[in-house]
Formats: sequence, structure tokens, C-alpha cells
Amino acid sequence: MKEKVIILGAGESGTGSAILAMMKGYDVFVSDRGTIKDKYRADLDAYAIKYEEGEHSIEKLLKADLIIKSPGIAGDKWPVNELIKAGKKIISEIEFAGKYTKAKKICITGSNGKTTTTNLIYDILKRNGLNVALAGNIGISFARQVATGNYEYYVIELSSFQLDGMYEFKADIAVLMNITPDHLDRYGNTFQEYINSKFRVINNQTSDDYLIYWADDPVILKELSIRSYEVQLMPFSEHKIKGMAGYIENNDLNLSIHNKTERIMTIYDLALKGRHNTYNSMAAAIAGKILNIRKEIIRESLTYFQGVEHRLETVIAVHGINFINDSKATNVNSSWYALECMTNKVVWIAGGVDKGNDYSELHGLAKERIKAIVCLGKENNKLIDAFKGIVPTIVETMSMPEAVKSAYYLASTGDTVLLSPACASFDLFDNYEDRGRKFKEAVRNL
Ligand code: UMA
Ligand code: ADP
Repeated sequence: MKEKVIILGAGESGTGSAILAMMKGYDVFVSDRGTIKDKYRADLDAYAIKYEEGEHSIEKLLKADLIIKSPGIAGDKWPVNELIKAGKKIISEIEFAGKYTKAKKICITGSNGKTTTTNLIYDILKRNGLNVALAGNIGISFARQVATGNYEYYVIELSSFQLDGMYEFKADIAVLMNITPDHLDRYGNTFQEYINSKFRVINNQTSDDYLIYWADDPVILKELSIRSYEVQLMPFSEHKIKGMAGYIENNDLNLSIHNKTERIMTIYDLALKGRHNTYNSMAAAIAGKILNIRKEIIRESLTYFQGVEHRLETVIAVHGINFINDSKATNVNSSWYALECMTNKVVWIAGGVDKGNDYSELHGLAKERIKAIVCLGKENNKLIDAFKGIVPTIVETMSMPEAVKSAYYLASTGDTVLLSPACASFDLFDNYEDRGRKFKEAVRNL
């Protein structure tokens, strides 16, 4: 009898898993509690995959030999808690797909900078002519590409939700950008649980594998000091400290890997500006060098890389006021980096769904740089309380056009209006892309 695989969720992750499982000869059934999007329903039909929607029929789910859970579905709520109680094996799409490819896997995680660094690494590998795909939390699912493509390298962005269901998977190169509190609602409000999830990226790594990480991150350093591991460490820092695989000296990005030290380029030529992007560029350069890619290719990539939409994206200047879309900044740490690289006075558009934010980290920068805050959310009290007495002007708005207009009136020539919300977008928008697009539209309509 065929092994029965049941897939929870029919989004990008679940549909990709279903196609791969079907192609590998499993008896496949997909269960989605909501309405399946047309494009995914068409995929399931095209591969003659059985599914249900509008409910999870527990009696069907309990018949599974293996369950693949989509990352957006919580692990501690029904039906997953009931399936765990029944002793069912539940894994993530990445774990499942990892079994069916021999390609080299470069896996990027962290609280912030994943997408940018993933794209940078992909760009370096692609420029070098490698047969490489971009996968994971960034777009087309890993499973779908393993099923339908034939790649030798995968650059995979991994969220903590995906890492949670990974047990035997091994990254050839793991990249851990940083760890700051995020998504704590999914981790019982326990930061350590979230840290443990991020650290799963080094599971099963041997002395033939690599871990690239930011050496100035106290959370990562503490964890490494108490864990045992075999993986080769490739730390990077903006300071020249002994043992760094990447560091900055006299504004030059240098790499020191396998006993060879070389200057790659001046940081002034990096396409992506801001201190955080220097970290992202450094991590990408190290990954490229580990894969023996020439420094000329790495330099070319880091110089000409086109930024990623909604990440410190310059929109336009209106009457000398510069508008920047950083809608992807959905936590305090990412907004800190956005504010840190602002050289002019800022009118800051912030707010949305607070994921347990502690705004006090922003007080220093706020005093120095923010002249006004435009709150954009259904519930703004926490934001207002946090900055009362620190920022002279705070106004509340309920729609993007209103927020952009208010910011425009509060700003003067030479100022920057920065949308970097430090919050999720789901109260007023579909997602952060929707929020970013509506910001750009409202700016263009000024
Ligand atoms: N669903 C159920 N039961 C439930 C809850 C949801 O069946 O109890 C169904 C929904 O009706 C829907 C499906 O599950 O049809 C959606 O599953 P999903 O939320 O896991 O979304 P996917 O489309 O499969 O996309 C997921 C990632 N989404 C999340 O982790 C929320 C995508 O990352 C990822 O690109 C994709 O897999 C392929 O790997 C997006 C994301 O927002 C970009 N990630 C979060 C982030 O970056 O902060 C973690
Ligand atoms: P992620 O995929 O982890 O959400 P992104 O590359 O999409 O990361 O960047 C999201 C936001 O985080 C950006 O808008 C930027 O403000 C901020 N950011 C980017 N890289 C870093 C970094 N290395 N450290 C801290 N913040 C960062």
C-alpha cells in the first residue's frame, strides 16, 4: 500500500509539497480550512491531487502516515495539537523536499535581512553562471522547484515557522543574520523558544559545512557559547576582530577565508546603503567566496544589485521631500536600522499590528532624527505613549492617503518621509506588499 501523505494548507508551500509527493508516488490528500486560491486549485487538479477545503476533517487527517504542515498554520492549535497527541509525524515542506535533492543548499535565516541577503547570494551565484534557484520564504516553494526543476544549487530563505518542522534536513551553508524578538505570539511569548527555532538552521551540519553569522549579535554569540556543533564558523563584523571571515577596515570590505585574506571593495560602492545592508552584503560575499566564486564577480554583484521592493526603497521626491518605502520593516529592530541610516530629519509613518514591541530601543534615534510621527493603525495608543514627550508632533491616521498627506504637510524641504512601520500590516492592509504599494500610490498622487 502507498504511504499516505496529508498536507495541511493549500497555499504555495502546501501545493508545492503536494505536487512533489504525488510525483514521488505517495497517496496524497490536501486539507485546507479556508478557500483555496484559484491558481493553487488549478495546480491540484492538474496533478489529479485529492483535496478538501473549508474544513480540516480530523478523521481523514488521523489516517495519515506523514503530515506536511504549511508554515502559516500554528503548531500548538487545533488540528495540529490533536495530530501531535495522536503521535502523527509532522514535518515542514522544506524537510520533505530536502529528501529529494542532492543540490547544494545555502539557507538564510534571521529576524531581519533574510530576503535581501537571499537575493544577494542568488545574484552572485547566478552571475557566476551556476544552475541555481531561489526558494523558500521568498516566493516559489522549495518543494515545487525540487518537483519540477533540476537545479544544482538552492538559495533558500527560511522562516522560523519552516525551521520548526525540520529534523534531518542539512544546509551546506547556513547564514544566520541576527536574532531579535519577532513572531513571539507563535512561541508562547518566550524569546528562547524563538532563538531555538532559528538555531535549527545548523541542525545536522558537519565539519564540511559552514555557518555564516553576524559576530556582533549578543544573542547568537551567547547561543554559540553554550551549544556544541561541528560546523565551520564564518563570522562577520564591521570591526576587524581576530577570526572574522568578513570585516570592514578603512571602509573596505575584506574577506579572510581558508587562510587567504583579500580586499573585495570599498563599502561606498555597495549598491545597498545603510549599515544593515553592509552586513547583508558581507554575509553574501562570504557565501560566494566559500563557493569559490571570484572576487570580481562578487564585487560586480554587490555594486550593481538592484534593491528589493519595499526595503528602504526610494519612491520620489516631492518639493524636496524624499519619500522612502520600508514597508517590510515589521518589527522594531528593522525600523531601528532604517532610522539609523537617515541623514535628514524624518517624518516617520509607523504602526499597525504590534507583535509585542518594545519601542524604548528607538528613543535615542527618535530624539535625534524624528520631527513628527504619523501613526497608521487601528490601535495607536502604545505607539503614542512610547513617544509622547520625545517626539514633538504625533498624529493619528486611518488610511494610507491620509497618512501620506499628513506626513507631507508636516515635512519641510530636505526632510524625509519614511514608512517603516515596525508593525505587521494586517489591520488595514492585506500584507506588507499591499501597504508598500498603497504608500507609493499615495505619494505619486500628492
Ligand atoms: N490554512 C489552513 N488551516 C489553518 C490556517 C491556514 O488550511 O489553520 C490555509 C489557508 O487557508 C491557506 C494556506 O493555509 O490556503 C496558507 O498557508 P501559509 O500561510 O503557510 O502560506 P503559503 O502560501 O503556503 O506560504 C508559505 C509562507 N507563508 C507563511 O509562512 C505565512 C510564505 O512566506 C512562503 O513564501 C511560502 O510558504 C513558500 O515557502 C511568506 C510569509 O509571509 C512570504 N512568511 C512570513 C514572514 O516572512 O514573516 C513567515
Ligand atoms: P526579512 O526577509 O528578514 O524580513 P528583509 O531583507 O526583507 O528581511 O528586510 C526587512 C527590513 O529589515 C528592511 O526593511 C530593513 O529595514 C531591515 N533590515 C534589512 N537587513 C537588516 C539587517 N541585517 N539587520 C537589521 N535590519 C535589517
